Amino acid sequence: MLRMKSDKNSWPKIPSSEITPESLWLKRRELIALAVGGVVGSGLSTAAQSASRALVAQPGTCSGCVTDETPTPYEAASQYNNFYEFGTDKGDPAKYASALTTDPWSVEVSGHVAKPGTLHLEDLLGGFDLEERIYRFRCVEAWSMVVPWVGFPLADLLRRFEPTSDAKYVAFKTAYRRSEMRGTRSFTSIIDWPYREGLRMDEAMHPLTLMTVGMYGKVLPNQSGAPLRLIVPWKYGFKSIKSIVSIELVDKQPRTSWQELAPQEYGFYSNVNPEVDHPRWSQRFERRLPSSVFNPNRIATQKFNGYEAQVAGLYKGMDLSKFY
Ligand SMILES: Nc1nc2c(c(=O)[nH]1)N[C@H]1C(S)=C(S)[C@@H](COP(=O)(O)O)O[C@H]1N2
Ligand SMILES: [Mo]
Repeated sequence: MLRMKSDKNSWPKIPSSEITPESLWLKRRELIALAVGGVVGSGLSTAAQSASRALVAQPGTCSGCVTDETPTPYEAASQYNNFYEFGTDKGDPAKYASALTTDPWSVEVSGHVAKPGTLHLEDLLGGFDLEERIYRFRCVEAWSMVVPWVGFPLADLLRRFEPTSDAKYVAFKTAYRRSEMRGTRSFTSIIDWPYREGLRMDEAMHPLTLMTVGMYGKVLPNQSGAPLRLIVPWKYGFKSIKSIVSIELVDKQPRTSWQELAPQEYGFYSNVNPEVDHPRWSQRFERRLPSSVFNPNRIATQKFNGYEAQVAGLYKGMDLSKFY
């Protein structure tokens, strides 16, 4: 059922028996109809149009990136979240993120690119083959989940905007809407909004790095970062910035929200690494959700979250306790 699809023309890639009314695939079809009708297509920049047309996941670029572990129940993955824009309690995002308007949605791609432009998500969803991959996903707070994300390599998106040789890093920003995001209005809010994350260029271009638009065969629920969030399977959860509106290619290492908050605790790289403890806790074990007091479901954490063979080469010669 949930397997890696690498055959680029086999859409739809999930058996029709599993397509639910709210499925991404149905939505995609509606969007194509709209685009053909000229509603979505009007007023787009040429860059965005060509960008959306060629967003096709590269077949066979990612061997061994799919886990055969049992997916975490959907309920656990969608009710226990971190999305501080909607509050700091793990239950807050599921309660309050529905206030976020995710349609229409556009993402600005700027900085060191030959063709800067705005990507309209409607076009994006209509223009590429979706893949479903099961990634393990970890949070820095030491819980983990196995989630069948639906998405496409970030590299496919970036290439369409033609990064120049000055592009050394990618800086991401989340939407910042005080009227819709109650957590940003709170006096106890600790983040300097908008939420920001960053990757080194080679990390961003790695085929495992995913722009995610869905999970479990459905459009992302708002609490999970709709309509577009990042997944970097070998890094801690906080790197996976949600509800992205800006992608900027830059020449200097960008500051990230968690680094700004506590630089001695959260580094730029944030690779899952059982050998390097967080200053306040060991990172050798994780709680695999669902987990409870009686059944903590504690398992050993793997280096690079089990993707060492695919990504260790990116960090050759680097002291990972220094570049944490
Ligand atoms: N915009 C935004 N993105 C965010 C966060 C946030 O507060 N705001 N929290 C991060 C953290 S700390 C974690 S652990 C993951 C949680 O993702 P999940 O809710 O899908 O498990 O989202 C990350 N992305
Ligand atoms: Mo986190």
